[in-house]
Amino acid sequence: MSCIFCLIAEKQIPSQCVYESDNIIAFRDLNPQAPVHILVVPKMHITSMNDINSENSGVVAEIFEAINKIAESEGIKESGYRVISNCGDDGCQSVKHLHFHLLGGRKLSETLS
Ligand code: DGP
Repeated sequence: MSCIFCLIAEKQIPSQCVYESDNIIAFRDLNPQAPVHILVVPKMHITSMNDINSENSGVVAEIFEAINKIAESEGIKESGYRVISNCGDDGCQSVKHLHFHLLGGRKLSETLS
């Protein structure tokens, strides 16, 4: 069975999409932790940061270019924001499809733990 973010990328599950390209989709998190909380996701299934390699790292570069554009369109580029990717059990990764949380729209906590 496909993973939930593969199903969102395939439009089999609806999402509040804020950006899309051939290789990437970005949509609002179901359980937002900040006024702006967007998940930026490769359409291809990559399980986690542990699975980034020379064959698929191009999409990661595209993701960071997209984050730059989304931060601008969400109005948080100048005020600042945070990008997080949880990896594995200790990193509390609940969805096993690589994704980057883009958080902003308020002063974020100084602690990262
Ligand atoms: P993580 O813990 O880093 O694996 O974060 C997974 C995030 O995915 C979590 O903040 C909630 C979000 N999420 C899970 N399922 C869905 C969904 O079906 N739709 C949307 N928009 N977000 C989801």
